Amino acid sequence: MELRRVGPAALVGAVGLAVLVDPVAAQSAADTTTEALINDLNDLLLVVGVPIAVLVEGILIYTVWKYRKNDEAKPTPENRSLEIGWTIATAVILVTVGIAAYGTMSSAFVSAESNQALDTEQDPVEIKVVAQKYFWTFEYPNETVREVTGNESATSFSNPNTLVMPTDRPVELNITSKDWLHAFHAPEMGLKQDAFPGQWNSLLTQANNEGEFQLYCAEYCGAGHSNMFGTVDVRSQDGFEEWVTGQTGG
Ligand SMILES: [Cu+2]
Repeated sequence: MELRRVGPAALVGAVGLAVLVDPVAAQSAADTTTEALINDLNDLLLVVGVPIAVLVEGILIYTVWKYRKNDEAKPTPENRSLEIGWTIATAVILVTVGIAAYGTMSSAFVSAESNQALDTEQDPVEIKVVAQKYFWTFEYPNETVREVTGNESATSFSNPNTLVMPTDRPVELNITSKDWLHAFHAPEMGLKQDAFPGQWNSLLTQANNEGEFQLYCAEYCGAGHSNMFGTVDVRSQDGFEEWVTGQTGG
């Protein structure tokens, strides 16, 4: 069969396959709003990028094969419409990718900054994340807990190494360090933020699924760094409230 006919057919097939086997789309629904936003952008970039890569490489391989026995190179004739065409196509692709990336990066769920005005319907649950060699402490400054007297009141409490948070409610993590550089990293939830001494860095997210997720320190911080694990324990809203009320204030 002539290569002239096989080439385009193979290209179309390769592009179709690349879109079908998108590994991100095959994953289960995202565990947090943050992860969903990042996955959606990743999907879009793959859908735009993979066909272009296959097309360009396909044309390159086809051309090398077709002209492999040519001895003399002939000068390329000018083709203005082709040049205008690829300039516009490139511009359209770059602007599309730029707008999509800006849309994701400007979301407070992806790039939360300290004291950023949070545009959420519910007040977020505020949790302070304190890193130190070689463990995590999670402080809950605003939740209502049961006091020793049996009364319920808003008071702060803390929990070591396990970050308990509710589903379907925004959660604001304010992250700092007591000694030196650490980093909060829960990869399955799409969350990562540096922990610096004397500075608060924020993450805003909302969990979709209950479950336990691994938390790591993602900044080499000394001999115990590889053991600086924690757990993110995502519970239903009722389960979370129950857990909070069961804590004792002080
Ligand atoms: Cu660390």
